[in-house]
Amino acid sequence: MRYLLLVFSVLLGLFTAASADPIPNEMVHVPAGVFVMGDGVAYCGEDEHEVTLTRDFNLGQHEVTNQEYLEAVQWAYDHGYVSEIQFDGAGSFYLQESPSDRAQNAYPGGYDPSEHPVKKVNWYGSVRYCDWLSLQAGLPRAYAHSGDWSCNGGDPYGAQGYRLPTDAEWEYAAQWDDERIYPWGTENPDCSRANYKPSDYCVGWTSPVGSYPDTPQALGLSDMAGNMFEWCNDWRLCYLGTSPVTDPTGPGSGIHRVLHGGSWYWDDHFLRCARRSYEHPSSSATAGFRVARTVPSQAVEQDNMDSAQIFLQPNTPNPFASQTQISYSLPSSSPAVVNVYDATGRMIRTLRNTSYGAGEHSVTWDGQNVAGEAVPAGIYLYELRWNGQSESKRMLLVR
Ligand SMILES: [Ca+2]
Ligand SMILES: [Ca+2]
Repeated sequence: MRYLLLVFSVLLGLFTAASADPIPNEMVHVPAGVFVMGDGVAYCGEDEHEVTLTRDFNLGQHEVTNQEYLEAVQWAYDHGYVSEIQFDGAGSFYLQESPSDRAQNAYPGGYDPSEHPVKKVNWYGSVRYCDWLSLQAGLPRAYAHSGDWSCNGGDPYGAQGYRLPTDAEWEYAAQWDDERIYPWGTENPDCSRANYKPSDYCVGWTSPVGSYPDTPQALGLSDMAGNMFEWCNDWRLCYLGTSPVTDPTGPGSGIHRVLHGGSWYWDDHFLRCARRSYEHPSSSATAGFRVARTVPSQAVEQDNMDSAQIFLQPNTPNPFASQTQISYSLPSSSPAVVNVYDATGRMIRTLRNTSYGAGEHSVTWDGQNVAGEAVPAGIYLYELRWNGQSESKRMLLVR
């Protein structure tokens, strides 16, 4: 574990310094729209009412992982936003993760928490993470760190930085375009669709994020049902009424914050898109989270940065055994470089170093180094460089 921390300190030094607009979390674009919140059945989700969301937003493709949280808290410590990091157990850098008999029983072949969702993080820890992402990206942090920690003065949709999704945004993204009961549709839950607890556990612990993609005809999110409960921005109110609302923010104050999506530890009722649960914001009993961010308006985008941005897509498939495809887009025909690095930061292969023009491109990596030798299983990084900008992502090679 100590080794991992050192490795990622090195990598952060290598990659974030040159990055134009780092987005540490893979995110999915969710277009603005109108939907029926509530499904007439779900506890605290009975009240069906029309909700209009007027702004596009990006939503984390997956729940925030232990590794992502670890990297963020390390960054916050290195930059003076956190003065002390206390870890639970000598030598462990994962947040209340190890050792756990339950985890070891669920993964007898060995349990690696890095790709599992962060858990037992309270609401304040979740919004701090959002603020660290904002600060890394040079954006104003969304949350007030006093009082009730309001998001952008009570207007979360207007926040420039990263934040938790609102109650309405979360449900909208989960049920997407057809008022479906579950993120995958109307079929009853089973252990192939979500990690939850029927009569007995499906897994008995969390799964690596992305193990349960919300398919078919969904937005490309994963684990919206099950794995970990997810904090939302809103104070919780059980009965939301039946009147149409636009960009709802929930009550102005309260005792509990909204949770959505069920978990590996709870039964199928919690998997409904409209099911709304709750917890005290200081409680770290049950929840993880994913991040959201309102898509900046064109005007704000141009104010903030040169609009000529590169974009690096998550590689597919990931994890991969034989080969994986890396896609990216370029604003102009200036030459671009795509490099692959191993976990120590050593460059092992240049996949592309040429001009292919503006627009979408892709390149395949066959898991071989520059000498044509198959490299060992593990985490690798791929980096796109173009005109002084760079962007990098991780990929997992399995053999
Ligand atoms: Ca609905
Ligand atoms: Ca979840």
